[in-house]
Amino acid sequence: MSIIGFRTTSIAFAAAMVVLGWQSSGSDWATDGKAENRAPFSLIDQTGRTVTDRDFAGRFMLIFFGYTHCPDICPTHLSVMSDAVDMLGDDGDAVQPIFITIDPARDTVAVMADYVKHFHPRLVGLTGPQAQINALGKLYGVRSDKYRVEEEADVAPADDEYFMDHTGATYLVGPDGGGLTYFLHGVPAEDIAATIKQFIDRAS
Ligand SMILES: [Cu+2]
Repeated sequence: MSIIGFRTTSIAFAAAMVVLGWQSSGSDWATDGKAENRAPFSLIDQTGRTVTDRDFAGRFMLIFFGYTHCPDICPTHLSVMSDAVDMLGDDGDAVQPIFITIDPARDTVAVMADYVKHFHPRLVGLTGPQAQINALGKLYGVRSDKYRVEEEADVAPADDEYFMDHTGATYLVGPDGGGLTYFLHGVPAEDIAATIKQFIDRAS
């Protein structure tokens, strides 16, 4: 399957966006919904609790990988996925929106707690050891790459000033833990909600 990636470049406070195509993720993330193809995880939520994929068994997970310092793409994705959950009305209760940081060095539990509340009251923000997140991202075909922008030619950016190039897809995981489908950047909330509704109707 092919997942399109993107790069955001921030120049001072004006963000300019360049869209690149990351040809193929090389991932064989399965979309057959089967439990044996699930991508297990054990991470820390924004309240400091350990959370595993099994905690959401029997429900749908809508997962987005990103980072809180993202100038544009991540906030947009998280808003769209939150809108989609709301558009589902009561059916939305069957869907758990999840944001997994690819930048745990900066996205601590406290940072995640402060961030997720801006999007959806039920949005779970997960962080954890970088190696574990990388391994999970790999199962999903998520690619990420750190880069820096020198805002002034003679001033080098500080160590914690960087951006992340990353795959921009929102993944829908079924009640058995298997992948169902994914939504690329730009898919409207209405379409995401309609697709999820079809899966919910099929599952019930
Ligand atoms: Cu982002």
